[in-house]
Amino acid sequence: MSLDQPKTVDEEAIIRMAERVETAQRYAVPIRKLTEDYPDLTIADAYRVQTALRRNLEKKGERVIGWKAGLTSKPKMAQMGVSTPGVGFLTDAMERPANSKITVSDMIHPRVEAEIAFVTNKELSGKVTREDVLAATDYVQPALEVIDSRFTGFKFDLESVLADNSSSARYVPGGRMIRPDALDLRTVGVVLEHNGEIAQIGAGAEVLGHPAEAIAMLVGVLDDMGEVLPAGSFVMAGAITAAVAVKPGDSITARFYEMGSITVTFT
Ligand code: OOG
Repeated sequence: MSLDQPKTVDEEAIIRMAERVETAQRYAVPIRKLTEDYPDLTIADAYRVQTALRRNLEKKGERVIGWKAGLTSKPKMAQMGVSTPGVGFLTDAMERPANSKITVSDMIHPRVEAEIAFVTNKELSGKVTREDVLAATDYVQPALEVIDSRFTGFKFDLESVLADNSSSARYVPGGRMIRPDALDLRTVGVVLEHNGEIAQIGAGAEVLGHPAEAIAMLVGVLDDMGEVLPAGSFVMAGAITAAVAVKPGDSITARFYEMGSITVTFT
């Protein structure tokens, strides 16, 4: 994806949009899609809004610990009606431990996804390949992501969702930490259970053919934004299956082949 598109809005509008998204996140109140008020918004503009949001949260003390790729599997693209992947940032404030109770009242309409996460031990920058990503990976491990679009009805277009930090809300690392060459990540199966019933089934190959491809895509988007992926980053490759909506009282368990499982409950 190239971000050398025209900027259609000035810096003031970018800051206004970032504040709108941040307020919706903070108070769990949905807003209309940004493109309803800024119909010419480009992908490049959307990432400018995401960057402004990241800077605002950093000023308030949140620490960026990694990134996520999103909309990287066909089941997710079909569920959301968007056909291009994107990226979002993750901060320490979004992390929750495995086996914890996650509060729902501070989110609008949370949904849960099962993902494979990469932890890097070398900086990745520029245009990189799947092999470069695997060579810079210390270990891989399962993760759950809780997404929460700030847009009414969980309906958006690519520009709006990228500006909304790709719906990032909470993430839960868990399961086993495994060397990336110890498993074929394409054939890692996952069973996502919702209140003890099987809700979704998938395998790593759903994610752009191989989850490491999603990380390579992400590093390319960071490069377009003038950023690198530092060593020690926690990076999620994107949902393997469609996302599952949750409400207070629900439990979710994701079971990964050879990589262990993660359970969380919602309250
Ligand atoms: C956008 C974010 C999707 C993933 O892993 O595919 C995402 C959304 O569906 O709200 O995080």
